Amino acid sequence: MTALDEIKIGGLGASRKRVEDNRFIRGKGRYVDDVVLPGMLHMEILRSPLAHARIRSIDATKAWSIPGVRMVLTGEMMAKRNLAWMPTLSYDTQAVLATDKVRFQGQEVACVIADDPYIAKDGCEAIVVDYEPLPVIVNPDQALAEGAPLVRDDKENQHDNVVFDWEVGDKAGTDRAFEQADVISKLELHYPRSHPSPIECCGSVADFDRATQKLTVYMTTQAPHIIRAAVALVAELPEHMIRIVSPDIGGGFGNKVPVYPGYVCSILASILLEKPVKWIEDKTGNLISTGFARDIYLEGEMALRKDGKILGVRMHTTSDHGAFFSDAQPSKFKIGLMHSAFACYDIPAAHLTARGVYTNKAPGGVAYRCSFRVTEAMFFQERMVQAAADDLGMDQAEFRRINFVGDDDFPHRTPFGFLTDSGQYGKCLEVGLDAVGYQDFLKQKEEAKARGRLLGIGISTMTEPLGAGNSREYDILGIKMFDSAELRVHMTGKAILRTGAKTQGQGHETTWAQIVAHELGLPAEDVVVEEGDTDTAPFGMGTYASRSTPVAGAAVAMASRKVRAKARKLAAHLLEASEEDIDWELGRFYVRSAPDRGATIQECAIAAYSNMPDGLEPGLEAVSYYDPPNLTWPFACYIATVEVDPDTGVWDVLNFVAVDDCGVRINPMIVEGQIMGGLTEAYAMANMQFITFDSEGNCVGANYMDYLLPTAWETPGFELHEVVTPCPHHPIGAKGVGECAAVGGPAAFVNAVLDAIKDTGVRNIDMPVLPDRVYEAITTGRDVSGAPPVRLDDG
Ligand code: MCN
Ligand code: CUM
Repeated sequence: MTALDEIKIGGLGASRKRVEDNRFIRGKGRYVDDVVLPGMLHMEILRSPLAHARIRSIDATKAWSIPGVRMVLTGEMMAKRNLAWMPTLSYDTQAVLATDKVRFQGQEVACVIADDPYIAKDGCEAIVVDYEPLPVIVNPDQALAEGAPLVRDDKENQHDNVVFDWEVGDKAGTDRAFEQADVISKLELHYPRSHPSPIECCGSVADFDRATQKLTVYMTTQAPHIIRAAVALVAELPEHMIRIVSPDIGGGFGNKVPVYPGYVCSILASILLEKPVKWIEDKTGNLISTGFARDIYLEGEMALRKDGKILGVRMHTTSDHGAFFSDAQPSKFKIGLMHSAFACYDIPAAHLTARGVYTNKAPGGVAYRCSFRVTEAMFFQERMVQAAADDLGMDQAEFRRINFVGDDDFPHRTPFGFLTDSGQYGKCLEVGLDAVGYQDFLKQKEEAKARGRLLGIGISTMTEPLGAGNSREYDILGIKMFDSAELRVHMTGKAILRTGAKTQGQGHETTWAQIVAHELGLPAEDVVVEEGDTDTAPFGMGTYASRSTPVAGAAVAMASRKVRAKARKLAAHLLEASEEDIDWELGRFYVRSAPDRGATIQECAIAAYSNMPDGLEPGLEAVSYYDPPNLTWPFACYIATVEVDPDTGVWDVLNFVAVDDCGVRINPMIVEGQIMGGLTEAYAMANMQFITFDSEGNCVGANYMDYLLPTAWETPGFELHEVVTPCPHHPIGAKGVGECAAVGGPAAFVNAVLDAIKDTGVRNIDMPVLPDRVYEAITTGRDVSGAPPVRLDDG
C-alpha cells in the first residue's frame, strides 16, 4: 500500500503553521481600513454625550459650510427615506440616527461625510444639538421601578421597560424536588458588562456604482451573508446587486456580528453621493457603543440531598439589554442558550425564568466569546456548584463526580431539554486534579492557613452547546442556521475552497485545508481557502458561537466526499475497472484485486478536464450545505490555585490547569492557541476588565487606561491537557472549541479566590474581582456587588 502519511501532507492532527500568518507577520494583511478606492470620502459619527435626552433641535449649518464637507446626515434626513430606524437581529428596532431622543451615551446622532477624516471630525464638532436631559436608567431595578421613565416610548404597545419574559423547564417537577431537599443552597450574582474590544474597531467602505447599480461594501462583519440580507431589506436593493466583502479582520470576538448604524449610514451616503464612503470607528466609539456583552443578574437555588445528589435547580435571570435589543440570537430562545446551564450534571428537574429589560445603556447582550449567553450560564453553574458543595460540607471534586452525567449515558437529555452528544467528564476532571496535585494542594492550603496565608482552589467543569444550528431549532430572523462549503479542484490537482463562515483570527485558511487533505489526500498546501465575499462564497451564517468547525467544517468534509465520489468514477475509467472494484486509501484509488494499479487524486483531477468517460460531466467540484443533526458538546475542566493577600486583597494565580475535550482536533496547535487566548480573556474578565456606568449613564471604561487589556506581563501561565471524545454526529468527529476557555475560565478564578477567603462566610464577589472588592469582603464579611451605578467620587 502507498497511502500518504496524513501528518506529512498537513491533514487531521497536524500542527501546521498558520498560512495566514505569512501575510500578517509581514504587515501585509488587508483590513477594511486598507481599502482605498478612487474618489473615496470619509465619514465620522457624532455621538450623544448624554444617556437619555430629548432632542430639541439639531443645527448643522456650520458643518455644511466647512470646506471639504460633502454631506451631513441627520435622523430627519434618514426618516424621510424611512431609514431612521432599522430592524435588529432579534425582532426589535434600533435607531440608526436619533430623531426624537437619545437613549444611551454614545448613540449615533449625525454623520458628516467629507474629503478626509479630519474634516469630517471637525464637521461633527460644528454641529449644535440642543438636548433636554431626561432621567436615566442604568440597571434593572431602576427599569422595573414604579413610575420609571419609559426607555422605548417610540414603540407602540410598549408600556414598561420589559423586553421579554421567558420561561423554560419543569416548574411542578422542580417544586417537588425542593420539597424533598435536605439542603437548599442559594446564590445571587451579577455578571458585569464586558467588551470584546478587538484590536481592529468596526468599519465599512461602501461603494455604490450608479452605472452598474451595484453596491459593494467592504466591512468588518463576522456574517457577510446575513448583512447582505439585512441590507437588501433595509435599503430595498435587490440582493444580487449587493456584494458584501469581509476582508481580513483584526479580531471579532462577537463585536462584529450585529448590524451597526455606521454601516447603514456609510451605505446611504455612498448611494446619495455616488462615491465610495469609508467609516472607521475609533476606539472610544467602539468601547461605548458597539458589541457589549453580559450585564446579567443571576439568582438561583439548588435542591440537594445530604449525600450530595442534586435534585433540582431553580434559576432566574434579569438581563440588561440597553436601549435596543440588538443581539443576534436564535429566534426561539429569547435568552440565547442560557438554558444550557447544568448540561453536564444529571439533574432530574429544573426551571428557569428570564426577563430582559431596556435601560439607557448601549445595546448589549450576546457578544464576546460566548455561544449565545452560555458564558453567563456556565459561570453561574460553576459558582453555584461550588457554593452547593460548601453548603453540604463536601469536597467540591467529589460533589462533581457524584453529579456528572456518566460516559455511557449519552445522548443525555438535560434538565432544560437539550440533548448532549458525548463526553468523558469524570476523566477530564481526574486528569485536571492529577495535574494540579489536588490532594497535596489541599494539605498545603491547611498548612498555609496556620501561618495566616490564604490559599484557594477553584474548579470549573462544563459542557457547552457549540455549532448552531440544526435548522429545526435555530434560525436568525427566520433564516435557518446551517452552513456551506464549495470545493473546486483544478486540473493540476490544486484546489480552492470557499465556505459560508468568516475567519477573524481563528485560522480557517489553515484548518479547512487540513480537512480537505484528510478527505482527499491533497496536500493542505495545495488548497487555498477563501471566505467572506458574498459574490463568491456559498451562502452561510458566518462565524460566531464556535459554529464554524461544527457546521462549515462539516460541510468542508461533505463537499470533499462528493468530490471523492466523482473522482472514483474517473479512477475507474482510468484504471479500466468497474467502480465497485475500486478502493480508496489516502490520496489514491486502486483496484482491489491488484493494489499496484492505482490512480492518484491528482491523476483523477487532470482526467476530469482532459479524459472523462462518456456520460460524465467534466470538472471536479462540489458544494455542500450542511444542516447538523445536533449541536456539538465539548467539555472543559479548568482549575486555578491562587493566593490572596489579606492585607491588600491582591490575588495571584499560583497554577492553572486546563483539560479540554473538543473531540478530534484538526490542528492541535491552533486549538491550543484558541484555549490560551480564551483563558487570557477569562483571566481579564475575572481580574481586571472593568467597564460600567455611573448614575448619569456615563460609560466608565471607555478607553484603555480604564478598561484594561491583559498583556503577557500580567497573564499567568496555563498548563494545557487534552482528552478526545470524538463527536458521534460530526463527519470528522470534531467539536467546536473557540470559546470554551473564555466561557469556562472565569469561574475557576473566582471560585479560587472565594475558596481562599471561605472562612469569612462571603459567598460572592462580582467580577472583576478587584483587590479593593476582595479587601472589602475580607474586612466586612459581606458579599460585594459590582452592579451599576458605580460611584466615581471615591476614586
Ligand atoms: N479547531 C480544530 N479542531 C477542533 C475545533 C476547532 O482544529 N476540534 C480549529 C478550527 O478549525 C478553527 C479554530 O480551531 O481554526 C476555531 O474553531 P471553532 O471552535 O469552530 O470556532 P470558530 O472558527 O467558529 O470561531 C469562533 C470563535 C468565537 S465565537 C469567538 S467570539 C472567537 C474565537 O472563535 N473570536 C476569535 N476565537 C477567536 N480567535 C481569534 N484569533 N480571533 C477572534 O476574533
Ligand atoms: Cu458571542 S462572541 Mo463569538 O460567538 O463571535
